Amino acid sequence: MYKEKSVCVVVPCHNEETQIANVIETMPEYVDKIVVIDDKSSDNTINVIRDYQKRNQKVELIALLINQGVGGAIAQGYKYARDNNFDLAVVMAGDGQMNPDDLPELLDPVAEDIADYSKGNRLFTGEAFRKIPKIRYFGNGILSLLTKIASGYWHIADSQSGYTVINKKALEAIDWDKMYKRYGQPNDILVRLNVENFRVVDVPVEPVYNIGEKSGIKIPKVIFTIGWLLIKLFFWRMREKYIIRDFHPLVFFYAIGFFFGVATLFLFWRVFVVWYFSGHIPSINVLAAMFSFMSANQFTLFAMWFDMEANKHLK
Ligand SMILES: Nc1nc2c(ncn2[C@@H]2O[C@H](COP(=O)(O)OP(=O)(O)OP(=O)(O)O)[C@@H](O)[C@H]2O)c(=O)[nH]1
Ligand SMILES: [Mg+2]
Repeated sequence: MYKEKSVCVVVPCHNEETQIANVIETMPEYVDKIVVIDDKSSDNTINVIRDYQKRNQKVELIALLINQGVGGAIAQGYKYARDNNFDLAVVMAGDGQMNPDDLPELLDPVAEDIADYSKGNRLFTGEAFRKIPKIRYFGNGILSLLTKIASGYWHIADSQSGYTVINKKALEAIDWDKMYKRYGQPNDILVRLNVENFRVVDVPVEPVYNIGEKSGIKIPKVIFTIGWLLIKLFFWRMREKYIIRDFHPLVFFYAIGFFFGVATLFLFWRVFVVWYFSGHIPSINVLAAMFSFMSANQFTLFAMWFDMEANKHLK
């Protein structure tokens, strides 16, 4: 129990035979349940977990028969926490990259009902740039910006951090079978929380690297898959939040901004084609292109501003 709330820690695991022992051993005393989800590991992970299960009453094993990906494993853990009536569910990866000393700060805002969901932010510390491998740092920056636009949580950064706490209300509100099953899960959950109007906060945590973990992430590939996922999630959120469940004219601003954005590309292309074939640039064509460019910016930036205002209370 932490501040009179029961705590279930969800640990997604795939081939972590060297790492998982440390995660279980260093689990703080106040944690009531440790649900380890073995995502069809091909190494000895499952036996290591079974061994702990015999000695530690708190350890529970969910052995998946088909590999689902980190998001799919977390969804199974969340369903366990929800069905067993836990007040708070934490996610800590099985590779040991989450420092248990940071957990009280992550739990506080949710336990005290200041937020419904808290997540670690590894970028606050001055050491982030030094500790996080460079390509991950920049990839994370791009995805964090896209996630702000897609999720409506403009105050949240380090979108790829998986160190999180969620409360019972949110556990019950979200359909976990629909959550994205692979590395886009932290992004997907933010969009779902926003549609349900849950409060989300960032908490500074320590970035942990080089402790023997093996990452399964291939950055260039992941940027494109998560980028595409975020585009789809953005349109889904606009429809759910501002058209179906409620209404806000910002959808028109985004739509007009998008229209002018496409028109700008076409108009500038036309200017270059005319210039190339006739050797001169008709000023009316340039004027049209510039007008379109400015309109695209104005409408898009206003739409973002309205979205920011509409979500201001969710922190
Ligand atoms: N690679 C991989 N990991 C999985 C899978 N299912 C669950 N996991 C677990 O998900 C967690 C995160 O996986 P990592 O590949 O280390 O990714 P990460 O820690 O978010 O990112 P890095 O900063 O690259 O380490 C680990 O605890 C894995 O054991 C899966 O199908 N593949
Ligand atoms: Mg890792």
